[in-house]
Amino acid sequence: MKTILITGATGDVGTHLARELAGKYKLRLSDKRPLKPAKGQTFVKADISKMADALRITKGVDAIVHLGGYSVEGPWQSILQANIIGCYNVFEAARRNGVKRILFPTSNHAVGFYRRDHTIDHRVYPKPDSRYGVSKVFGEALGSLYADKYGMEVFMIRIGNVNPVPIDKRRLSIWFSPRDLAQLVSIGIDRPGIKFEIVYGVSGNKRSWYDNSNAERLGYRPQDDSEPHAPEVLAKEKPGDPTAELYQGGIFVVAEEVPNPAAPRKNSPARKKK
Ligand code: 15L
Repeated sequence: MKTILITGATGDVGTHLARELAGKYKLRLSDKRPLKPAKGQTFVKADISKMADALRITKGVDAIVHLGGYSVEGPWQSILQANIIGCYNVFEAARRNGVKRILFPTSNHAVGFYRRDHTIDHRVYPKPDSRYGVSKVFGEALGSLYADKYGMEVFMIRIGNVNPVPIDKRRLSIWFSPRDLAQLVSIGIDRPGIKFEIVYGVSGNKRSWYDNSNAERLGYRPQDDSEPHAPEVLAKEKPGDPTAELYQGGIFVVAEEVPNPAAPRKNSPARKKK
């Protein structure tokens, strides 16, 4: 049985994945936050923004599913530590420890600035919708480098939204059921001959914005479709931001005030002096 490391195992996607893959692989779960592993799983606490931790957790595994990181839009410092430095550490630690296969769940937000009336496939140029999206594009580029330069086997899944059921209109197009997630991840772990692949992590949704033929070519046969949930989801939907509604990334595309950590805070002495 293969030993698989899942980083970021306490997150939503990690929790669904660990449950779905139980019994199929020996799972080594890892996160900064504590977790009580289920029977047959092990847990290692680690902060992947530290290379020593990344080296420790990647030793002796057959493949890595690198979910760890900041999972939404956030301050640059947080994204930098978790998704740029942390991601580099995991790829580099894998290389140093001789782990060939790595799955990187990237995100729909790497291409979130494509319009909803546009069907995109795995070959489109990235159009990130946020600092978070940019960090995912960084991970995709890093994976490409490690595949070409070091012969690693890299499987990129641009994940939509993992949930037991789709939660709103946008998610009807990008819903990824836990069992379809497990199927696609298993392909990424077990399919021989992977060099570098990008696929979309979505179920077989009728309303999809993606041409996911690359995943199908690799054997993916989604079992779920969000459509039966559509009447209930749409009945609850309230009108949203009109710009967000144009783009696949939704609210992530909307410009926001980025806090400047160098600026004196409201009541700081530096500001009062003026
Ligand atoms: C993501 O990439 C995030 O990790 C997740 O929290 C959701 O925001 C998801 O995208 C989404 O677009 O629904």
